[in-house]
Amino acid sequence: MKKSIGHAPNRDAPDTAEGRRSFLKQGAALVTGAASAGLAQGVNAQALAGQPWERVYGAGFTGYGQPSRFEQPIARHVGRPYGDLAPGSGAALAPIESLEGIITPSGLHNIRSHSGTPDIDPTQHRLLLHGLVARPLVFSMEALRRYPMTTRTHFVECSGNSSRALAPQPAQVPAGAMHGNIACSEWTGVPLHMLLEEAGLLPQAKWLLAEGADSAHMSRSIPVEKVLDDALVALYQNGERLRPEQGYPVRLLLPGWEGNMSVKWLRRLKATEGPTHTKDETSKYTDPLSDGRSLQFTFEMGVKSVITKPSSTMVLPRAGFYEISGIAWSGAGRIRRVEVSTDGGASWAEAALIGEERPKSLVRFRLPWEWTGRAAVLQSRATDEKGRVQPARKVWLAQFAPDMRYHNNSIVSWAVGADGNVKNVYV
Ligand SMILES: Nc1nc2c(c(=O)[nH]1)N[C@H]1C(S)=C(S)[C@@H](COP(=O)(O)O)O[C@H]1N2
Ligand SMILES: [Mo]
Repeated sequence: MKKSIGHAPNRDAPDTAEGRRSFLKQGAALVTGAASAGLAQGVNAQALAGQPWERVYGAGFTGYGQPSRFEQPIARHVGRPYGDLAPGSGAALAPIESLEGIITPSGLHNIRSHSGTPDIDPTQHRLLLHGLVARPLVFSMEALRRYPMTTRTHFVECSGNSSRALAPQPAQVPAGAMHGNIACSEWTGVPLHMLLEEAGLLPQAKWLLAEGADSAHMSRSIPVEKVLDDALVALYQNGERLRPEQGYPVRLLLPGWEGNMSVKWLRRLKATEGPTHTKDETSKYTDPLSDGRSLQFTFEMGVKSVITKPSSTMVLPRAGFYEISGIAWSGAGRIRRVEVSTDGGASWAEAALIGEERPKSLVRFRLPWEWTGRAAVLQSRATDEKGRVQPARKVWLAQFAPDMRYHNNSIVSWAVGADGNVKNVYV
């Protein structure tokens, strides 16, 4: 018989607020009451005694705040494949296992850079718009900041995210060290179509070349339809100016598309008839298939999810109540459903979603879970509004050549041992 956590997947319940409430009640009922879960302690005299910091005057104000010193070990997982030769080439992954909600704090946003973070003086930096336009234009940063802006929440995911989960043996590292080449911010900037209208895009212009001002001169070709749809010239991230690592003073943001195309430190946009076939879209960012052919221009990121709590390298101290929590996203639009399994995919239950109204954004999913103390395999499976379902690992692997390193959106499995140790496993 199939073991079910909670109830059978109920596809109708979460579609209305009322349905969602009763659904959550069903979920909470699983937990046999918070008291019996034993998470809080009974009150005794010691609890009322007070702590030393209650009796001394607190610290003074600071100009720019930092996390509590007790939280400072939480940091990006820095990967430097070339060591000291090129300390800014590679990636620093977001510690998704330590984060909650939807927004990645700017200081923990993943960084993927090919030749370090340039030290750009915004008064000297310019954005050039030329090629197949009626009026070539140059924008100073001051001018750009005076255009009408828009604000949207979107993820940026490197297409190489989760490539470490393609290693022959499952790595026993925190979730973020494998799946943290993603972050989600509130971005504010100028819709790119507005700048193109001012320059007067010519009818024969079908692509835009975007080029960065770093020494790698990251260059990608972008179809004009995407530019007219939702491309943003981003100036602000989570309320403040972009961080240098994220492309200060200006980056391109192509919501839902592979992170590589969101060119940071944007210096040039050139309208062209066809794709430019730059080094970054020929030698890299093409996808080798199992039949020997390759896919080029696989822009959209797939539907995907990862359980962040509990996850690889964590330890569950004792049997009892745990909330399974994680992130889900899709480059195609909104997340419609996330299902969670605790028995390696034999049965699934639908998780509650937070933020599912936002397209191309991280969504938080949560499901209450009573761990009996027996071995369990935790998985999550996301479905987006286009009906695309996150594939099983074996199904994903079968499509591609062994050296494929991009767009791994397959289901992630965490095994909980009877001793409470959580391990990365391939199922
Ligand atoms: N100019 C420039 N833009 C760039 C890159 C770069 O190295 N140089 N890296 C790209 C890659 S591969 C990714 S995944 C995203 C990462 O954006 P982030 O560092 O803000 O997460 O930026 C893209 N834009
Ligand atoms: Mo990337």
